[in-house]
Amino acid sequence: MSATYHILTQKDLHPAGQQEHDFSTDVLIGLSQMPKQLSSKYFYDERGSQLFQEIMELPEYYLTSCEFEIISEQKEKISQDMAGEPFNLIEFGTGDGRKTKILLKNFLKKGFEFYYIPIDISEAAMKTLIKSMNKEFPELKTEGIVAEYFNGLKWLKNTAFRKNLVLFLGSNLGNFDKAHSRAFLHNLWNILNNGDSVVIGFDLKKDIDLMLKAYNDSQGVTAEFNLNLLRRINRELGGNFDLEKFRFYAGYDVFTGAIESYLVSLEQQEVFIEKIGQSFVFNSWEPIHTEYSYKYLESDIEELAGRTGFFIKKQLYDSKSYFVDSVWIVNKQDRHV
Ligand code: AVI
Repeated sequence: MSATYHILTQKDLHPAGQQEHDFSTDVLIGLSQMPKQLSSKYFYDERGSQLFQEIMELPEYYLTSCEFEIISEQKEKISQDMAGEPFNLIEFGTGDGRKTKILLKNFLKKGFEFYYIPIDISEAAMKTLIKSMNKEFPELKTEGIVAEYFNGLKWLKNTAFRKNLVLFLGSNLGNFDKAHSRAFLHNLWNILNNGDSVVIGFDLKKDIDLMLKAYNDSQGVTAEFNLNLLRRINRELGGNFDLEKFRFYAGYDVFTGAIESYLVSLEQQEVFIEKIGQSFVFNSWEPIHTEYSYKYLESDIEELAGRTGFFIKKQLYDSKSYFVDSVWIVNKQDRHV
């Protein structure tokens, strides 16, 4: 059995005792703001990770099937450049790893020597992944990290002495706003070596109704996925949110190019959160912003790569051109960003 994982703690990242925000601090800050907000990074407790699995199976959520098609049919285009020296296969936001397993199988078949380093915020998802890796690929050297993406990056600084292939699939980058996606990619560029590759999944801008349907699914799984965040606050922070008094709403902002998700208070109400020791007042129809899911044009992708020190090597599309896995190369020779 060669797959293991470890949970990144504050001590791993801040030995000097400098602390980052935890769940209760983020909830306090988010619910004290106008407009109120909660970060989608907290969606992924055990139930949230399960619900996300269900979302990926929904007929309306085209993102997963499109990317699955890309990886299945164009895996050679990703494998091509990895022959030769040993490398790290680093993956941000692995989930159940269904798409990654196609690549892993192909790499192993080709006899590549590599270490697989999945990084995921959900311990539940990581546990399941490690178990299935041990079962399906017992020969694979896997070291999972349970961490938020930015913290995962800090930790990766120690491993960048090898050649690296970084996967950021599933439109995960789309959950960052513009400033955070640039900062993340720039930090990634900083720790990688010249010539390393990154594969990023982007959901392309398309018919607005089609994009909206992927989030307003007919079975209400996405609504449940968002409401589960209130349930998590109730359980972990001693909140008394009544889930019946909130509804999910997702709309597309044509200016920013993002599906924006909200939980809207259906009446004037006060919610007490024990661990924070404070009540929060909600007006009727007051929204809590929960998630950005950015959609991209080709030109947005080109601009993002250029600004963060990468050049685009290949664009791998599905047959409907709804989604693209964009293969980027770290360019440190003639760029100073
Ligand atoms: C993980 N992420 C890319 C998903 C998305 O599409 O933004 C999360 C999600 N939210 C609602 N449905 C799926």
